[in-house]
Amino acid sequence: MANIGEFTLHATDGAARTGELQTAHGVVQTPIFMPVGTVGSVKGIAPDDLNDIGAEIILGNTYHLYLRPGDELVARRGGLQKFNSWHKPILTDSGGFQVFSLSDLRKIKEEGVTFRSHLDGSKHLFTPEKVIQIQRNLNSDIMMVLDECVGFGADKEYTARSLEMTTRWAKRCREEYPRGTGDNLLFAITQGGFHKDLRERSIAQLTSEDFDGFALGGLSVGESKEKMMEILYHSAPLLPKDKPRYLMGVGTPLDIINGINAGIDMFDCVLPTRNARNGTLYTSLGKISIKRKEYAEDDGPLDPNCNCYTCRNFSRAYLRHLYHAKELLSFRLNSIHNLTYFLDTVRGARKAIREGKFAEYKKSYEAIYPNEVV
Ligand code: PRF
Ligand code: ZN
Repeated sequence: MANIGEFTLHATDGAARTGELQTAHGVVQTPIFMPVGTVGSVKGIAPDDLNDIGAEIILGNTYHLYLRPGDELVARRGGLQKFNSWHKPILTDSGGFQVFSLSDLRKIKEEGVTFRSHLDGSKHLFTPEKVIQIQRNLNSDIMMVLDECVGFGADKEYTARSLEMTTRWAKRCREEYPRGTGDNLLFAITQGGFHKDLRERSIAQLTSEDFDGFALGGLSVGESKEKMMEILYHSAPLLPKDKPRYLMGVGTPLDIINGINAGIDMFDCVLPTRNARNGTLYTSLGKISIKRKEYAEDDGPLDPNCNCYTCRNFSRAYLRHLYHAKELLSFRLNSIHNLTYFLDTVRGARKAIREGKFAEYKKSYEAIYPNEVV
């Protein structure tokens, strides 16, 4: 078995790569999509379903689990995997992003960020050290450093000052958890907004430190696709080749294909599960809204090219009925399908990279989502 943290590349095709990352709870094949399990559960489905669809790693949120049920309670249960019975790897986001998007009255200082809970208004302080302690209590396989994700509107001067602080915070996270302390990996998060020179500065600062992987943060925060692609394609090649690269909170199937094309290895997004719950389903023929009348008596499978439990067993007519009847099974069946679609997308990418056919594979996705091509 490889050492924990070892990242091995198996094949490349242009900038696209396929490989594997060893964690304390097993190996993750890359490129990978990570279903989001904010509070320790991927909404609507059980670990059995995740295993059936071939999920290899899920994401949890430090912010949510710290507030409820509390990271110390989870630690007393033996960590998140013992608590939620998902026995494969878990990556936890640091709370940086969630504090900025969910909580009230947040104040950012050098020390850390103070905020009020979105649950009960109670006041809290996240420091770089604190978010490491929380993620250690959760026994996360891949911990993320505390960062500030600057919004799309931030000016250059603010973004520059912020990225310097994010670098200092990352170093404090590393000092709180020196290499060799335990089996938890630690990834840094690069920022820099929509300025190429600031992106370069952030990447240079963070990649000179000793982290197990590097993320691109601060993208998909309200900017145009063109802007996102410009920064993605500029930044991804600047990240070390021999470490996993993670594009945080991205994205649509075509965004993921572009990410892989730029050399990214890991992705997470709420899109497949959130859209499943509002009836928007991804298929090999494009995105459909299962609530529409045209599916009322459609006896065909949701996606004729999908082999998931939902597509093997249920008709579009039945899925439409479940949606309109507000049946809980609708959430489960739709989530199983959408997550299978996202996982099939990355599995297909790995195969295409191994065969040297990634450019063709990318074209096939551009044909499915012509309106998203930039
Ligand atoms: N930072 C962190 N988590 C994130 C982001 C970020 O910039 C994003 C941006 N798309 C999603 N999740 N810590
Ligand atoms: Zn399916």
